[in-house]
Amino acid sequence: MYEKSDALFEKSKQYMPGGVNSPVRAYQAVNRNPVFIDSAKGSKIYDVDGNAYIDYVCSWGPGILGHAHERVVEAVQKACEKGLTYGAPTEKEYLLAELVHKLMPSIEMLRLVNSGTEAVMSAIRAARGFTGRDKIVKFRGCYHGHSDGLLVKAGSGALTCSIPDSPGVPADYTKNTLVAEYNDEASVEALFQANPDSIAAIIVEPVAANMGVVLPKEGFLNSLRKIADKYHALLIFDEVITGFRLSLGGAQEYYKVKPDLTTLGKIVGGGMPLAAYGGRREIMEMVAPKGSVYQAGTLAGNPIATTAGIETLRILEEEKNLYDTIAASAEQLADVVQEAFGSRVCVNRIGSLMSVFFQEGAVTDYASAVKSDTGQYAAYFNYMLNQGIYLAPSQFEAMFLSYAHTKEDIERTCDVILELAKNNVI
Ligand code: KE4
Repeated sequence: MYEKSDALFEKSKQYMPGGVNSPVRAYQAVNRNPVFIDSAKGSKIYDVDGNAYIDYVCSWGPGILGHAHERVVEAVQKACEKGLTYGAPTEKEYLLAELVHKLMPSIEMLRLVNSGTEAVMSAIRAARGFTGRDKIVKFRGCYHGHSDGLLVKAGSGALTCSIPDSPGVPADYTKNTLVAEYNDEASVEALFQANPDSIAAIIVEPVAANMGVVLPKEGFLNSLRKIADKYHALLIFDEVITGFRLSLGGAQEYYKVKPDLTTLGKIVGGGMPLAAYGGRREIMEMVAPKGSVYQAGTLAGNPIATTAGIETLRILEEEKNLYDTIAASAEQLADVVQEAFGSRVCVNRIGSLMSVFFQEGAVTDYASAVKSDTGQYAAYFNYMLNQGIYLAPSQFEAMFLSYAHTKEDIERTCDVILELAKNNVI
């Protein structure tokens, strides 16, 4: 069943830490070896042993159209024939920047980079350069990539591996990172009171998705906007997950709260290594070479990655029913999970983004999220994987739906969930 994956995992561990290139992929939290993927198409992924899975990870979000979308693949193949990278400006960078601005008008100017980590690191540097202040407010359990200053009470793999404060990060690098509680605006206000005139920005996942999915309570995002304005700090929306996921205009359109800066990743690159940060023109004009806040990148705005991003966003724009369709699929799944497990689980969902927390209470912040029974989640994950349903190998990640998930996929998944609960497997 998994012989080839197991063999590859053993060999990979010789040359890569934990045998993987990103910690959460090692399946440590679900107590088994990871499956190695050979290919993917539409809603399915196929491992090296020939097992097929309905994929609800979607590469942690980029796969909103499903895997290997014909139009995206064809555009990328054609682009490759013209060379992979030039290290020089191209029209495609302009076209992608123009399209992002059209879909997210708060992004008056942007810079393309290669990963969400790089986007967030650079946005924070721009915020500090613009305000002349050093401190940043983040939220416990939110994850903004692995740059030193943000590996403080971080979520995602850092939480999964129980290393939210990583060794190797000098205290000097994190002394300017202040930590508030998600959905607790008073904790943010208190930090500003205690650190007058020294906080450059608040950075927030407008919908937290790295402690599992935790929704902003009514008015929370608005309160952050007001606090930032009151203390002349900037508001940064980390929309690496929510951008083009919650709606074509992301969380800022969905919740009608306008950030000063936004970071994007995942979907904006259509599955290729491409991310972006951008926002108010006067802030972004601080960035070199226009301004003096330095940031650079050999492959930034790469012609292949921009091709994938442009094609993906164009399809998202054209498919008028896409967001309603993937939200309906997620709603059907969420309803069946709730029906199957009853009060044993808390299901948080917004649009096509959801999480199943194995605990009785509501999950509204970090403290409630970490009360979840990760052993139960591991049992759930393993049962589902063995039945050909591929979920995130961590209680503190999200489940993603794509436009490629069919009615049959959803019904099959629902059947497996109902069977799991009926047979009291976990
Ligand atoms: P990357 O550097 O991994 O491209 O993006 C970092 C990042 C920034 N901001 C948010 C809100 C994010 O969710 C991420 C990365 N997300 C995780 C999954 N929760 C990536 C998966 C992984 O680390 O392997």
